[in-house]
Amino acid sequence: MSVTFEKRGAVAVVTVDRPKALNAIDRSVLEGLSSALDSVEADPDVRAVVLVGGGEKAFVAGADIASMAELAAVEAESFAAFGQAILNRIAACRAPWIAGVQGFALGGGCELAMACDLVFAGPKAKFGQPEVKLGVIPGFGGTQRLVRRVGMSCALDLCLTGRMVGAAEAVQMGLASRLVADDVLGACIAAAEDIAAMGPVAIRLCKRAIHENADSDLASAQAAERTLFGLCFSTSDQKEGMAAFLGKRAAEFTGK
Ligand code: DAK
Repeated sequence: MSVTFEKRGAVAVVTVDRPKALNAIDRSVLEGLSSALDSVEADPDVRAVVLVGGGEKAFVAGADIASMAELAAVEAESFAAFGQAILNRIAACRAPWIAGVQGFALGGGCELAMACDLVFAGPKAKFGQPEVKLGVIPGFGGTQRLVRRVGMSCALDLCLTGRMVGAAEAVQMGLASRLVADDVLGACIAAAEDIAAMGPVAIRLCKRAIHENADSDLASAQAAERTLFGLCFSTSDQKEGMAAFLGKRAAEFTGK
């Protein structure tokens, strides 16, 4: 199997596992990610997802060049559409996704990491959009997600030069959220468990408020935020969270 799915309490660990090809994305990886998404979406007990690459050397070194090389135009479009749909499902997923990057996150691998809500970079992480070296452009939303994450200047730098950046530079430009020490999986799971302990409805609405309004003007985005803020007050999680604070005890959220 190219992708494995493991539940650890409220956290799901999804591993892209083709280490011999540096976890490059072929159709079997997209199908594996699709089935992992099905499992997460069907199970409300999964409150956060950690996405990593198998082996030590790579998160994901891009789309699989060997299986892409001979694609006809119409097949390439279908592959890109499948990839974009998977990445959009991750961004829209109820549970936050954390990408744990050690080694290469290149091309489609960088785009996959950017579709996640948080990106943790280990000391040997290398990010890049080297597609121009292959005579193509990023095809899984990279030209679009990257510019939204890091701004026009850094996005043009990465996409036009194809250069790789290390973990510290990736954090500095906003491509990665945190630089973590050697145990990348452990750091991701710890953060995922923290998220899983928060009010589940609040986490879901927070993610929606940010993702769905990132491209809106401020007034429309604030209107959407107000509506979602109001919605929180229809939940028992809001009552429990505030009562627990006032009662100086830990909250016990039910996700209702
Ligand atoms: N695809 C397939 N195999 C890959 C691969 C990849 N992206 N990256 C590495 N491998 C394989 C290598 O071929 C090698 O296999 P064997 O020869 O051992 O059988 C094995 O993984 C180990 O790689 P290396 O021997 O090259 O290892 P090194 O440490 O020397 O170098 C490297 C590591 C990551 C610098 C190097 O492997 C490399 O440059 N890899 C390619 C990285 C890259 O260019 N990634 C971007 C891929 S393009 C689209 C949709 C999506 C996309 C584009 C269009 N539409 C359809 C519109 C996305 C495009 C991409 O992601």
